[in-house]
Amino acid sequence: MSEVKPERNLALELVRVTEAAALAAAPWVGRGDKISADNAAVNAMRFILASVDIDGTIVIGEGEKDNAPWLYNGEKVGNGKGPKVDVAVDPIDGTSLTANGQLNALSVIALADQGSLYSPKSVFYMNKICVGPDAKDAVDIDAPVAENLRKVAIAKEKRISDLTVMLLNRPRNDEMIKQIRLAGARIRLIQDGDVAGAVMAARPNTGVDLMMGIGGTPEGVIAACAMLTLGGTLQGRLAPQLEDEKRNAAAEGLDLKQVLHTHDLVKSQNSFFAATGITDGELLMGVRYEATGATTQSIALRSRSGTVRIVNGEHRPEKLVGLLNSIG
Ligand code: VTB
Repeated sequence: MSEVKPERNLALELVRVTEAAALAAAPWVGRGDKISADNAAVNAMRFILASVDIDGTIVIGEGEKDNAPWLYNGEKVGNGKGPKVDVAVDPIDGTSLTANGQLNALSVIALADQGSLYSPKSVFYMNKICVGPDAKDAVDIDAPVAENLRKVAIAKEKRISDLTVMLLNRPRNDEMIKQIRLAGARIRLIQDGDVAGAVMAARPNTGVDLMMGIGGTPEGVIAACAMLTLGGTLQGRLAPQLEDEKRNAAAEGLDLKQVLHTHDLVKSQNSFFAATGITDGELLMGVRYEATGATTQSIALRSRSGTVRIVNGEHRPEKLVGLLNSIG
């Protein structure tokens, strides 16, 4: 009998990484200082990531855009002992949500085999459409909004008027918002955080049927990693909004017409994804403090097995102090 060796589930180790980032960011919730919140999350993420058994390279990081000192694109992460992987991080998806104490800020990380994650280069914005497994064959980013909604409604055995579409509340999405309203579907506008939005669209019982509109390209790649496990789909197309983005896209030879399917954003069957709530949200509870310490809630996804785990953590006060001291 041939022996099938169980493979490691790196997502469970990644939960420790996003938990640490969320715990470090949590003291900044509502304090109006998104830079300090982000710095704390970045430092904590980097600190714990150093102990994970991977030979990782950040391909989606804090980016040149923010002039980030750590977790920048190209940085080597992990202890170098495990598999070679591409790493995508967003220590806080929703820094403004965190600073304002609003719903759905989370810390997130995704891994996939080396060379498999799409590099958005300098194009920061992407048009996206994302749905769960029940409607994955119903969407086409090239189709008119009304047609996508009609097909998703059929796939989900609902009326169009029963659908809720989540979008970032930005002027760049106004035309799409108009089209969705004309088609008769309901809308949930979010201020930030479309990784959480995409995962909600692909998870059952969240009240969100689709996520659409123009958001960040890095967030699109990270969400695509989650889709591999959740069985949903995310289609995207680069949508540069800024003049220098448009110039750079041309200089970098990026194809702005190409439809990027989930398998173009993650060219691998092997991805891991973990996220921890910073503020409360529909997807995950945020960091809460009790006399006995802090609690966290995380989601861990592994594509090979399709396993979705919700992980509740209880963290003792002295451990918390230790973490916060270690990251300075
Ligand atoms: C997008 C979205 C993110 O920031 O990147 C957005 O994908 C930035 O859009 O989830 P603006 O430049 O219009 O603010 C988030 O909402 C949060 O990082």
